[in-house]
Amino acid sequence: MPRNKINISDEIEHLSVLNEKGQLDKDLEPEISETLLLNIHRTMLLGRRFDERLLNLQRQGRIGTFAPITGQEAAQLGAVAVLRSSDWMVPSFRETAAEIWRGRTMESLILYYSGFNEGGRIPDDMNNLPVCVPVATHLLHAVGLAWALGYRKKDDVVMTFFGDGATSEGDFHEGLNFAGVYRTPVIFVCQNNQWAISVPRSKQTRSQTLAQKALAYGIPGLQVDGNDLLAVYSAAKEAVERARSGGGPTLIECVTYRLMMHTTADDPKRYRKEEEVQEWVGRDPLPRFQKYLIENKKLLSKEKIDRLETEIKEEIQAAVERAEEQKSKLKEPLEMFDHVYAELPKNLKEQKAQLAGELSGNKKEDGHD
Ligand SMILES: Cc1ncc(C[n+]2csc(CCOP(=O)(O)OP(=O)(O)O)c2C)c(N)n1
Ligand SMILES: [Mg+2]
Repeated sequence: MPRNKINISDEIEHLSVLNEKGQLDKDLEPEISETLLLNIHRTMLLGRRFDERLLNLQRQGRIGTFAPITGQEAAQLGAVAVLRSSDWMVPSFRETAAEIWRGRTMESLILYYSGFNEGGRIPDDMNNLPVCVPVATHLLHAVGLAWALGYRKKDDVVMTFFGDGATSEGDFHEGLNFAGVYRTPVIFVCQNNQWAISVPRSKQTRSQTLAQKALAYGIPGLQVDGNDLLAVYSAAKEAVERARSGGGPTLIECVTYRLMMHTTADDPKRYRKEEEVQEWVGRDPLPRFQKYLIENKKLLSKEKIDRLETEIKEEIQAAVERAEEQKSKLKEPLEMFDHVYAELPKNLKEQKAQLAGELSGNKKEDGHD
């Protein structure tokens, strides 16, 4: 027959373990130690409350722009919780919870969002790459890093995070292709939060799923409920084990939702409906996971959560105070202009002068001068 079907063996699966009503599929429940479950929950709650605090600080003019993660905690933590510290985490710009899990301090994040170079410095013993704002360029860094691990005969793996919008960038396709050809140990975690600033997922691609893009590169792809901590964990575990044992890369699409604004410079009310947001509030990963820990695992109670809330509030407050104290001792963020060019181009000279003007204005307002 001249026109036969090619049998592409892989099918794209969607994995859900703890559905939005908090009902558990016992057969799919991953084995996670009690300590790990509680640590993940603590970091989820911390990530949520830290986001709220950062938003307040931004609105008070005490930090600059940042990208909130509210609603995406399970997609991040379910994945990084599988890594060991010698593995690498390659973030984009919306991974606060994952970064905290990997040891980044809250004060370093506050310094970063305040424009200080010191906030971007990764300690030498921490295998995280810095925040990457250019969409999808870090996928190539992740793949290169994973390739280098092979040269060094290490069995560490690389996990990289990016959004639905990133899948339309050439770098995404180059990264997946290279990783597939050279079987590099990379786990590509796509946080499909339905929006790329104001561009909806429906306008990003005609593909039914983002996970299926893996098929073209000959690598496994899986779609999971990204608001289901247990599903994300299971998918990540499978992918990390495969990568560590020489089986190459995996693409995981975590279907989730950005409940807050794109960044603090954006007003989502201008492009999306409140009903849509409310629908996703009903799928919130945090109360769902708490219900699991209270009812199924008997590890939490309302009282324990209240105590944790108080502890976390104090921890965040202490970090804010430490960051503000450090800021008062550091040089102006003007230093950020000093490290890329030997001779500053004209436009950056202008920006530097403008910032210097704004800073001296602020200083007078704050009465520090
Ligand atoms: C190469 C590049 N183009 C455009 C931008 C401006 N930009 C910043 S975030 C963003 C949308 C990213 O959407 P997505 O990949 O879905 O990630 P999300 O912000 O939803 O986490 C755009 C277009 C950028 N930072 N880099
Ligand atoms: Mg997005």
